[in-house]
Amino acid sequence: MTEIRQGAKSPELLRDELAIVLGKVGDLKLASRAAKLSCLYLKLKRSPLAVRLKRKASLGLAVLALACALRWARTYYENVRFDRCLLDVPSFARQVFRPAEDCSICQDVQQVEKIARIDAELFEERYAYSGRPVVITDAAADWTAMEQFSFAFLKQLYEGREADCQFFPYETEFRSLRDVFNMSAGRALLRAGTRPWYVGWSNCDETIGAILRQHYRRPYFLPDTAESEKTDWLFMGSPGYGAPMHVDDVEYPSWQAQIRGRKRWILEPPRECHYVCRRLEVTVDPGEILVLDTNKWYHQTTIVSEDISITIGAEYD
Ligand SMILES: O=C(O)CCC(=O)C(=O)O
Repeated sequence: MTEIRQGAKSPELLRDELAIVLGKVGDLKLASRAAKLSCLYLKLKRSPLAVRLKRKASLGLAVLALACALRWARTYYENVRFDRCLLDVPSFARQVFRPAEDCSICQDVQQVEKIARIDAELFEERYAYSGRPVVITDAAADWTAMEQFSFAFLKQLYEGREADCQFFPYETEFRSLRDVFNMSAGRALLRAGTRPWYVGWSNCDETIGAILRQHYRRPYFLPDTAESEKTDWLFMGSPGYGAPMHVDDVEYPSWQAQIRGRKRWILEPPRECHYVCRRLEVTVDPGEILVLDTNKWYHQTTIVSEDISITIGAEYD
């Protein structure tokens, strides 16, 4: 039988205290939870209660700590999978240290061609990985997204969901997608006298992604071997607004389908190619898809239609 020293706490009291501590640990973030549990495990090893609870409780704590560490690793993996940076390198540093571009990607490009009925082989040979921007005019016109996608449709899709992904507020006061979908109905409908707005975001909610994909198809011109990334990018907003001139730091080129409204793109070659390449301009109409390597071409957009612009796109490898 275990001896209980004079003045020492009874096993029942210690067990109750342990339950309180475990409850507090439950409220902590995962990484600190794992650390706290390991400390508790080490302390317990030396306490009198350990004699009675050692096998059960301390083993349980070790298992809990391991489970927390595994959950943390999974969150880390998902962050990486959805391209969310854990360490944000300032954009000026990325620009300064980006390797010089080979100007062959733009030196004989005089304009952004608009083409239709291109087969995947020819697309691969001429455009897919050459850095040459192109608009495919017949790729999205028959998608149901053309009728379905609207502010109201997207609002209802995101209602009550934690869409904690990359969000670009541009010049708005919005801090998250939730703020966007909480704006007044008049502002969302771009009524006169309301503040214009333009935002962009990446979707990393798999359920929402699956619904979005019911309304569009993998663009028919992509090479058979190309994988279209699961992360959709959406941009939406008012006439006269858009994204300022910038270059991206993503992995692959992308396709961008104009679902509603018209958007003018201004493309500038990489800085080191300014003397050999020209600045390009193209307006993308509803149903058309722009294919662009946004890592190489600096780009700026402006909505030039009277109504709302909505685009959806993704990277492809
Ligand atoms: O569609 C837009 O307005 C901006 C798109 C953009 O900046 C991008 O895809 O990197």
